[in-house]
Amino acid sequence: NKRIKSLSIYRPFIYGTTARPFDPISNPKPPGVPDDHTHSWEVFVKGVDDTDITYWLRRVQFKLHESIPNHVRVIDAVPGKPFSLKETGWGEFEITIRLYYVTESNEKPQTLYHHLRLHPYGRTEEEKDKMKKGDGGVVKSWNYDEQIFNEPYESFYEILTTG
Ligand code: SLL
Repeated sequence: NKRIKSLSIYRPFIYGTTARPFDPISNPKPPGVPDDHTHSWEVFVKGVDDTDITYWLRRVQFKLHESIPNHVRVIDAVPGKPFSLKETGWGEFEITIRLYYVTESNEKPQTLYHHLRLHPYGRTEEEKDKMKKGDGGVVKSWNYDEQIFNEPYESFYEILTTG
């Protein structure tokens, strides 16, 4: 099993957060959620248009704010499903996202940082009003990225190209 010299192959993916304010109609607060929590939110790593990425990514670790119970969360691959974590809260903070590749890749884990956005900064009151009416005030902070594999092992190249 050799590395293929002078070859790079990349796979696109999306990571980020989607947040939604609690609202009696559009997003009611589930029982047991603390009074001071204002939003439900989700952090994820997934394929573009929800294409499968589990043939190259086997695990994602999300490190949340230390004040949150169990703040280090591990999500293992479910084929065809995004790596996703749902939470509720009141504040914004930086999430550390650690990517673990399939073992055939022989790649070390890599770290990404993402700021959880709950509020639509930089919008006019009119725009914010429109957002609330339109889709319940959802705030998406999504990033497109490309995972580059340099000089992949032959067996991994096989997986990537037939994946
Ligand atoms: C700060 N950026 O400067 C803030 C921290 C922490 C947010 C925000 C709690 C959720 C939970 C929550 O939303 N924390 O306790 O489950 O301090």
